[in-house]
Amino acid sequence: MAPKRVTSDEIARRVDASGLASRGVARAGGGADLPHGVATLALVGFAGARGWGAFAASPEAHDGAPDPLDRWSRRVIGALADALGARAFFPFGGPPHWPFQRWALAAGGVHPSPLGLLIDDVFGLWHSYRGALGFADAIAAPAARASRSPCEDCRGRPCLSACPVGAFTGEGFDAKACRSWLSGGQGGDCLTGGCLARRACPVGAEHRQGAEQAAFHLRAFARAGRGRTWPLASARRA
Ligand code: B12
Ligand code: SF4
Ligand code: SF4
Repeated sequence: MAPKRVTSDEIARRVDASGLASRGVARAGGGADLPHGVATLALVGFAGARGWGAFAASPEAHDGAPDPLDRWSRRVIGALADALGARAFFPFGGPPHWPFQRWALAAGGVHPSPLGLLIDDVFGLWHSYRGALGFADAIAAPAARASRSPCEDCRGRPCLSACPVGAFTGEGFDAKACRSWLSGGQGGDCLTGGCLARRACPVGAEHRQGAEQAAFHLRAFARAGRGRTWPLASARRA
């Protein structure tokens, strides 16, 4: 007997039950450079408060071992992939990195912002990706809701002037300046409430991270990396 074909409803139902958020579907031929053999790619992540609670209640969040969020993502999204007959892909673990932001742009519903993060007209800058489920079959799914970039009509672009060390230069993100501030004893506001540049954005303000989540991400960011300046995609292409 032929294996049962998975439907987009079943994918959404299982993702929902895992505590994560469905973050759109990219298709081969739809402008996304999908991995070889993948015809449909369902993105999975955090959106507003959704996702963080499931992680915070997990054993990984409390076991004291390194990289708890990445280990949790591998376990939960790996199990989803097994149950649905998909391959799991993750945004971490590189380089090389899977191009999650390009996949997300191809899936639709999000737009580039001057900070380098993608913006969602509902969740603003408060969403991210924890993994993706790759299917060999073309699976029918509703198209992403059409939306316009909130940045197009944004007066004054407050996100670009809110960082105390000017880490967002318009041409790139100065990760070294940000990390020095966070680890130098002065970055308290960012470490306890989250990145001031992200918080300056008025879109989706009600979906901002809580103190625990903001502190987790920024402490992880301050600890990791080599402190280089990363070019924006637009600068990289120029
Ligand atoms: C390397 C990396 C970084 C580097 C450099 C970013 C860069 N310029 O490329 C550093 C360490 C600086 C960084 C920082 C952050 N990052 Co980062 N990062 C990545 C990672 C792992 C790879 C990016 C990449 O090279 N991809 C490969 C290319 C081929 O893929 P791409 O889709 O075409 O690449 C896009 C990005 O490079 C992007 N880009 C360009 N300039 C910038 C600048 C910034 C600050 C960001 C975030 C993205 C970005 O534009 C490209 C085209 O769309 C991605 C995950 C992933 N696998 O994509 C996360 C990712 C881009 N980061 C993300 C986030 C949230 C952050 C942070 C806000 C930290 C955090 N965890 O909360 C910070 C910013 C620090 C702060 N003060 O808040 C999210 C963005 C979600 C979104 N809404 O768009 C991603 C997708 C991870 C995720 N799990 O969701 N990041
Ligand atoms: S503050 Fe304005 S320009 Fe900056 S990310 Fe938000 S909507 Fe876009
Ligand atoms: S965390 Fe603070 S220092 Fe780093 S980019 Fe955001 S506002 Fe700037």
